[in-house]
Amino acid sequence: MTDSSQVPYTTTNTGIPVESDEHSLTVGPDGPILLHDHYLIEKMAQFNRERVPERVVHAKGSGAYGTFRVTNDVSQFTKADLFQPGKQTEMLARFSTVAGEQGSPDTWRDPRGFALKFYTEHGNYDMVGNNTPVFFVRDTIKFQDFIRSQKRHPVTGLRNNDMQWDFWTLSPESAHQVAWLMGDRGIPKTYRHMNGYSSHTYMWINGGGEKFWVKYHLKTDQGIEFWTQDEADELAGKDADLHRRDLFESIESGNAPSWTMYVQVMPFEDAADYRFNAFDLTKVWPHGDYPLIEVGRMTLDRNPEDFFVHIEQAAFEPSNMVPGIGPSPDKMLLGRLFSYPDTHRYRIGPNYAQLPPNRPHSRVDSYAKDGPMRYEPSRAARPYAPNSYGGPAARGQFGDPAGWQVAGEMVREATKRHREDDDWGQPGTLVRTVLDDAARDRLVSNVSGHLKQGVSGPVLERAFQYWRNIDKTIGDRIAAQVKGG
Ligand code: HDE
Repeated sequence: MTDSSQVPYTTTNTGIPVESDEHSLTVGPDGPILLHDHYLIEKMAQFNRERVPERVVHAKGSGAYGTFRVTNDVSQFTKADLFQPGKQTEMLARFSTVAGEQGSPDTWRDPRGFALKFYTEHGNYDMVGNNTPVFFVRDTIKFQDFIRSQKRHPVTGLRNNDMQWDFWTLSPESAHQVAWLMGDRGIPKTYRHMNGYSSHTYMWINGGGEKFWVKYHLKTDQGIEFWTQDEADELAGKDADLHRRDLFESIESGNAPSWTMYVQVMPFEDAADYRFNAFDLTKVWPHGDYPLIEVGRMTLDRNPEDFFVHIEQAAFEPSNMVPGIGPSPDKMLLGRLFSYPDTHRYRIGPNYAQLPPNRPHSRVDSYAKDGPMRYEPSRAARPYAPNSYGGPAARGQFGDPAGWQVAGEMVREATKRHREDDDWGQPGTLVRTVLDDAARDRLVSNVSGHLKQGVSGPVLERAFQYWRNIDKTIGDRIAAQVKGG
């Protein structure tokens, strides 16, 4: 315990020494409180303004700082600074659940966010992924509806399994992700024991301007471990912050978790005739088609000194792509490029990029100025471009844009299907070949248990058919378990 004479004296937010943290200013010891008790007013007013809106999805999360080290030469595929041989780059990671609010249990069944921010020499690169390689929908316009079906019923304010299955069974493209979600990967043992994926296809561009399509895989060096539904249900009551505690205490005790980054690389020209639509977020690229190539290792070894400042205010955005990295025609990715900066401006203000976790480690020479909470001056000699007083000036030396040829009428149509594109094939392969018997048993039990909780007749029948479409045997087993009571 610190000797009281050693601790600093308390001040107001403006550094003025205060007389007491025990007593308000009153007329006599029992008299009325005085309005000019500036310190009391400041404490109450600050307290009433301590909350910023929680993330509309991924509200419950935890994060840590660390380092990314390149371990393999992939410069033939990308000129991106952080992926050059021998490079070491500081980074921030945040892991999260999707549907739960800030106080919800870490062990709810849900995909996990896997958001990475790399402070590169050419600005921040954010790879904002999940712990699954696919997603529920493939067009941005359905994302908002999907999320609402997973959250709380507008009348009861309760989560509602009938809403979830109503949406999923009316959106067959969700089958692959739902098969992942309802299996063992749906409840990771800790954030350290799960993989991360870009899910989307991105573009890499090398120094010669050649383009490639890539998918990222972050394989946990701790191994994959999970909780069963029963274990997770019990833990949700015992320790709602289990994953947050585990990440913080592991790093605190020097047990720094790490992940090995791999990419699948598809030659630019392959996409046109590939057996799957290479940009369909509900599909994986079988590793036999495009094997994993090691890139480097990320190690998280530094806890944030203040959770709110560094984690609650962290602003990840897939639109933060540095030279050598670009988007792809994936409709979901293109939608996200707008959504994340928009949500940050709303949630933490237009100058969010100046906050400690979001501030680049490289120089900033933009023409942004003013706006609430701005505190770093613009370095531009004049507040407009072009100017003849020292710039900054865009020189195009990094070979933007990372684009591709497009042509066609403006339409609202489904993504073009390639020869093996259907909604049931890949989830069927997952269930039949990736899962072993024990994992299939747990999947049947998880789905049956979920369907028994309030899913209505018509939706229930559609759910049985949904699973039979994935795999007839699994679908029949689920129906039998639900009907068998
Ligand atoms: Fe997100 N997502 N998302 N998402 N997402 C957000 O941005 C969005 C999607 C992911 O730890 C929001 O800062 C749209 C896929 C993570 O701070 C929001 C679409 C993947 C995080 C948003 C998607 C993700 C978010 C809410 C459909 C994996 C937490 C708060 C096109 C590849 C990042 C925020 C953190 C957060 C929009 C779908 C991952 C609303 C429009 C697919 C890890 O902007």
